[in-house]
Amino acid sequence: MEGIAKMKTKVAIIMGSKSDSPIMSEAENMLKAFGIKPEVRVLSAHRTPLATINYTVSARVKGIKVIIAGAGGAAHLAGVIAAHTTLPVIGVPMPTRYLKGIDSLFSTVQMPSGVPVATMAIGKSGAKNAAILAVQILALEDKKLEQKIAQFKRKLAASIKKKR
Ligand code: RP5
Repeated sequence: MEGIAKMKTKVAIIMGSKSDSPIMSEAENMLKAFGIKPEVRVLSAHRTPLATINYTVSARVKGIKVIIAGAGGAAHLAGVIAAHTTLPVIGVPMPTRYLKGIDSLFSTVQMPSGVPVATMAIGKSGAKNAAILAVQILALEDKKLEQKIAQFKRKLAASIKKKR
């Protein structure tokens, strides 16, 4: 069986700042739980706009299938990435000090018609769900991943039953 280290990377995780790492590592860990090692980059729509675009336009030819983008505040990262690729883009709004992530959520979710960003919840739940959604997208063409997602759902249901 192909080891996780040798697997071709199909998911990219981009974050606007290193300070987003404690949240976005949840997405990375969830992907790894499904046997997917993501490519992780810190790229900013505002601070490193050209590097962000360069990375995005080369992602598809490298074999990336889904991009997860997390940013906070005036969070344009996921939208800018979505503007430059035909790959599905999943946005994760970061919690913020003053507006508690509402700013990040609105900036990420309120995309104009024609440029979708699949926006998750604010924070760690959103980061985890971004990874699960990425796995579900990949599972459309991957029987083993489909089985892993089905097993994940069964475990989730069992854990809820235990709590009752
Ligand atoms: C955004 O600004 C980043 O995504 C981060 O959430 C926020 C704050 O960044 P730092 O000032 O901590 O680098 O671009």
